[in-house]
Amino acid sequence: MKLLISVVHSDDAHPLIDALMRDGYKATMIGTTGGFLREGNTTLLIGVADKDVDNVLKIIKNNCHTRTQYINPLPPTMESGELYMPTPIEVQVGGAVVFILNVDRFERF
Ligand code: 2BA
Repeated sequence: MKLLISVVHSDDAHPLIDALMRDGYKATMIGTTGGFLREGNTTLLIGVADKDVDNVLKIIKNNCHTRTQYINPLPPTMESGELYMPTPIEVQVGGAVVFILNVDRFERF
C-alpha cells in the first residue's frame, strides 16, 4: 500500500476529490498554507493499493492545473530618501506536488 500526499491548489481540490470518489478511492483533505507564497492550498492524503498508484496520479494530473502567480519580493534595506519600486516575480504553482510513501501497515477498526 502507498500513501500519496498531494499539495494542490484549493480551486482544484473539490473537482479532484469528486473524481477520486467516482473511481472508488478514499481521501482526506487538509487545509494547508504554502511556505513560499503564504497562501492557502489543500493537501490530500490518499491511501491506495500499489497497483492503483498510477491511476490516481493520472486523476491528479487531469484535475490539477498550473497557475501563474506574482509576488512582490521583500524590499531591500535602503537609505532614507531612496525610493523602492517593487518588481513582481512570476511563480508557476502546481498543478500538483505529490509525495509517494510506503505504508508499513494499515488498520481500520
Ligand atoms: P508554496 O510554498 O507557496 O510555493 C508556491 C510556488 O512557489 C511553488 O510551486 C514554486 O513554483 C515556487 N517556489 C516555492 N519555493 C520557492 C523558492 N524557495 N524559490 C522560488 N520559488 C519557489 P509548487 O512547486 O507547485 O508548490 C506548490 C505548493 O506545494 C507549495 O506552495 C508548498 O505548499 C507545496 N510544496 C512544494 N514543494 C514542496 C516540498 N518539497 N515539501 C513540502 N511542500 C512542498
